[in-house]
Amino acid sequence: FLKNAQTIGITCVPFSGGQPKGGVDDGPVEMIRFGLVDQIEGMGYQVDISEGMDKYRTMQPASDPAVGKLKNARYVSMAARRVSEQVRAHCAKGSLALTLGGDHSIAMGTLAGSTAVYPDLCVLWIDAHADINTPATTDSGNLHGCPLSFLLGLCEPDTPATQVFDWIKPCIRADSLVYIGLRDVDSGEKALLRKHGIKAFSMHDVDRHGIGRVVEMALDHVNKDRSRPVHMSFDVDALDPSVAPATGTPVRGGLTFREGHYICEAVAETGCLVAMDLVEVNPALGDPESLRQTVAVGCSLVRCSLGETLL
Ligand code: B3U
Ligand code: MN
Ligand code: MN
Repeated sequence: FLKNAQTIGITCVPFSGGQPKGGVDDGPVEMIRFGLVDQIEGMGYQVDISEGMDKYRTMQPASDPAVGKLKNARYVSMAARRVSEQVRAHCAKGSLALTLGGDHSIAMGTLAGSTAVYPDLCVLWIDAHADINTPATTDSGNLHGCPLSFLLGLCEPDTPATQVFDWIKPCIRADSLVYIGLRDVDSGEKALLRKHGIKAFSMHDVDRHGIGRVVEMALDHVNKDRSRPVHMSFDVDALDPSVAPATGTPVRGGLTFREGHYICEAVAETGCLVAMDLVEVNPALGDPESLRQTVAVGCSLVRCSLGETLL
C-alpha cells in the first residue's frame, strides 16, 4: 500500500442508533462547522466529501423491534452497511478514509470497508470502553458497545442477531487489534479479551509506562516493522471528561489532552494510517463551552493524525 495518502476522503455519519442519547448525530456537522475541511485543506491535502448530512437519519425503519437484547439492530445494520460502502470507495481510490460519527456502532461499517481494501490492516482502538460485547454478553443492548465482536467473528453463530448483520464477515484477527485507554470494561468483555489474547493498554498501563512507551508497545504488537496499513478508531471518550466533556458515556480518569494527541502524532509518524474514525462527539450534552471544547479537540485529534504537529 502507498503510505501518506494525499487525499482525505471524508464520510460524515450523523447517526445515533447505536445508543440511546440523541445529539451524537450532530457530531459531524459541528466538526465541519468548526472548519475541519478548511483546516485539512490548509495542511495541503485534497478533501473529498462523499455526501450530505441527512442520509442516515432517513434510513430508520418504521419498525425495529429488539433482536434479542439488541436495540435498533436493523437500523444500525443498514447504516453501517452504507458506511462500509463509502469507506471502501475512499480506500479503493487510495484516499485516507476519515469517518466522522456518530456513535461507535458505525465502526462496523468503517472497518468492514477498510478491510475490504486492506485485508492485512491492523486496528488501533482508542476508547474508555472495549466495545466487544456480543449479542449475548451485552447488558445494555446498545450496539455501540458491540462492534468489535461482529468484526472479529465472536458472535454466537446462527442467531437472529447474526442474521440481521449477515453482511458483516469476520475481517479482523484478534492479534491485529490493540486497545489504548480502557477503564470501563464489562466482565463478559474481559473474558473475551482473555480468551482471544487481545492486547489492551488500560489507563493503568498508561500510568505505569507513560504514553510514549504504551504507543510504541501497541504499534510493536500489531505492526512490528511499521509496514502494515493502520485503521485508528478513536472514541473521544478515551479522553478524560475534563478534556472532552460532550460525550454520551464519560468515564473519569482518562487520557490527558497531550496523551490523546501523542497517540495521533505517533500514528501520523508511521505514515501507515489509511483510515480513521472520530466518534461519540455529542454536541447536545453539556453547556456551549463543553461543546466547543469537545468539537475543537475532536478536530485537533484528526489534524494531528494527519501530521499537523510533526516538524
Ligand atoms: N460496555 C457498556 C458501556 C459502553 C460501551 N461503550 C460505551 N458505553 N460508550 C455497553 O453498553 O456495552
Ligand atoms: Mn467506543
Ligand atoms: Mn467509549
